[in-house]
Amino acid sequence: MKSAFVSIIGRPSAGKSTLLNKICGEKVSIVSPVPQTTRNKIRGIITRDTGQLVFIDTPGYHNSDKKFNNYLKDLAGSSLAESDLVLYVIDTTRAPGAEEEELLELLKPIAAKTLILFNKTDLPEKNIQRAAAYIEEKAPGCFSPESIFPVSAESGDGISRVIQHLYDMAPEGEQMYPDDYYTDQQPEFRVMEIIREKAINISRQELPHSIYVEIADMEMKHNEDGSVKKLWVRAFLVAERESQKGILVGHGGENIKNIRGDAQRELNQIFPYRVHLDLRVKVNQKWRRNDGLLKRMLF
Ligand SMILES: Nc1nc2c(ncn2[C@@H]2O[C@H](COP(=O)(O)OP(=O)(O)OP(=O)(O)O)[C@@H](O)[C@H]2O)c(=O)[nH]1
Ligand SMILES: [Mg+2]
Repeated sequence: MKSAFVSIIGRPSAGKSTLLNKICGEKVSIVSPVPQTTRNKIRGIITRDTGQLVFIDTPGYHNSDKKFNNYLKDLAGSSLAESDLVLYVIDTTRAPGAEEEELLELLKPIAAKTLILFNKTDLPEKNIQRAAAYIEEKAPGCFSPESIFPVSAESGDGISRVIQHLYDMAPEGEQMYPDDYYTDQQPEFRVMEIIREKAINISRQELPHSIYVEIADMEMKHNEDGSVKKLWVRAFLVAERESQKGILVGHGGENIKNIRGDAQRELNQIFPYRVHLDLRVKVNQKWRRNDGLLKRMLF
C-alpha cells in the first residue's frame, strides 16, 4: 500500500483550495476570489485500492511585514517539512512575483518530490510559456518536463494525471485515516470556515482580512429516541472596526441575513444532520496583533 502526505503550496489565489476540493470531490477548503482566504493547514484525503494520499492545503505564500501574514507564511513553509510530496501551484494568468522566486528557492532542494502545476489553463489569459520560462530561468535544470502539469483546478482538466503521478511517486506505508474520510477537520472548525467564506464573498476589498469567526456555543439536540435532531450553533462574525461591523450587518441587516442563510444552507449539505445557525456580528479591535489569539487560530 502507498501512503503519503502531499503539501499544496503557492501564492495567494493560485487555486490551491480549489484544487484540493477537486481532488477530494468534496468541499474541504473554503475558496474565494480574495487572496489569503486559507489561514490553516487543511487536510483532504483520498483513498484508493493502491493506497491513501493526505493533501495539506496551505495559506497563500505572501511577503509582508505584517505579523499576521508572517504567521501564515510560516505555516505554509512548515508544511514542506511534514510532507513526502509537494504540489506547487502557479496561476498562469498572472506574471510571476517575488514570492515565486522565494518558493523556488525552498523547492529546489526537494525538486525530486515536487510537481509543478500550471493552473487556470481554462482561462484565455493563461500564459504557460511565461511560467515555464520563469521556472527555467530561476531554477535551471531543477524540474524535468515530466514533473510539470498544465491543469485547471476549476474544471478538473489534467488532475487525474497528477493524482496518478503522485501515487507512482508515493512511498509504501500504512493508511492513516479510515477509507471513508475525506478530511479530518472538526465540525466546529468547518462551521467557522463556511461562515467566513460566505462573509468574504459578500464583502469587499480589505474587509475579508479583518474578520474571523468565533463559536460561542454549539450543542447537539436529540430526539426522545436518542437520535440526532439538529446541531445548534451560535457564532459571531468578528470585525476589527465598527465601520466593518456596519458593512457585515448591511442595510437593514440584509448582509448578515444573507451570510447566515448561505452558511446554514451549505452546512446542511455538509453534515448528515440539520444545522441551525444563530449568527451575530461584533468587534475585536486590533485582533490581528494579538499573539495569543493568532496562535490559537492559525495552525
Ligand atoms: N478559471 C479558473 N479559476 C480558478 C481556477 N483555480 C482557482 N480559480 C479561482 O481562483 C480564485 C482563488 O482560488 P482559491 O482556490 O481560493 O485559491 P488559493 O490558492 O487557495 O488562495 P489562498 O487561500 O488565498 O492562498 C477563486 O476565485 C477560484 O474560483 C482555475 O483552474 N480556473
Ligand atoms: Mg486557499
